[in-house]
Order: sequence, then structure tokens, then C-alpha cells
Amino acid sequence: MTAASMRKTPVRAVLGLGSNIGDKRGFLAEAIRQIAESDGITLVARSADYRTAPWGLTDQDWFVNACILVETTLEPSALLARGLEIERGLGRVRDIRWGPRKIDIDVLIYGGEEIAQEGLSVPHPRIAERAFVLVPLAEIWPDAPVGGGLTASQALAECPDADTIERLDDLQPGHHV
Ligand code: GSY
Repeated sequence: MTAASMRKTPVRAVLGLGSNIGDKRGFLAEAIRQIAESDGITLVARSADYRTAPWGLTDQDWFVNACILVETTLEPSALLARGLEIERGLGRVRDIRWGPRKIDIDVLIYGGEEIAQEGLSVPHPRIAERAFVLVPLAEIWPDAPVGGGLTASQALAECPDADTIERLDDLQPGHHV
């Protein structure tokens, strides 16, 4: 880690995770474990896992989605790079846009900052229209700033497909969906 990729004061950030191939909940759990063990990242809160209908390309398997709240001294680009590294390690192949994936790790929120860099827009521009993000996010941080002056719970109240999101039971040892 270079000094240029670090901040002195930790920033609250939210990462969104999703998977719709294979052991979906296992991929999420392993990704969260690796994020929590990363230098410069402390896990603060984890949402439940949610079963969600595919958005974008609808002719694909359902997803498991979750959000985590972290405190991080990594700069946004370094946080994104760490997520991509974990995705690659778990075997994600980026081929079809909006297509099936073993694991997806998005930087959704980074403090109250607005960031527009190559490959990184924060707050993520489509949070407010995606119930699969808003439901887990509002569970762990209802007042999260999701852009447009809205909080997660305010955006969720306006989100038409919020009732299609199904909370999954806490995992038992050896239990897979
Ligand atoms: O942007 C994340 C990947 N993704 C998802 C997802 O995570 N969940 C659901 N339900 N649909 C999705 N479509 C895409 S693309």
C-alpha cells in the first residue's frame, strides 16, 4: 500500500455485493471475510443476505445481494482495486455486461463524497432505482446518502419493486442456497 492510496482519517464507505452463480451465499461470505481482513479496512456492519430478481438482463438466475458498511483509510480508487482483486481471486470473469457473475463488489458510498473517475462513480448512480441495493443498505444504514439529497430509507419508500426482495435466513453451518 503506498502513502498516496491511504488517508489518515478513516472514512465510512458502503460496498454492495452480489452473486448469481454457484454457491452464491458462499461467495458473498468469502468476499466479506477477505474484505474484513484487508489492510486499511474495518468491517462495521453486514446486512442479511437477500434473494433478488435479476435487474438489467432479466433472463438469468436470481441473485443473492448484501451490503456492508466499512471504515477505511483506503482512497476510493484503492478500495475499488481491492474489491476487484477479491473478485478476481474468487474467479469472476467479466464478459457479458449485466450478465451472470460469481461475485460483484461495488463501491456504493464513500463518506459524503461525490466521485466521478474512470470506472468509479460515487454515490453509485443507480442506487436509488435498485431495490436489491436499497433494502440491504437501509437495513444497516437507513440514513445513508444515496444521491439526489435522499437517504436510503427515503429512496426505498419510492422504489416500486421493494416488496420483491426476500430476506434469507441466517446461514446455518453446512447450509447453502
Ligand atoms: O450491479 C450489480 C450486478 N447486478 C445485479 C445484482 O447484484 N442483483 C440483481 N438482482 N440484479 C443485478 N443485475 C446486475 S447487473
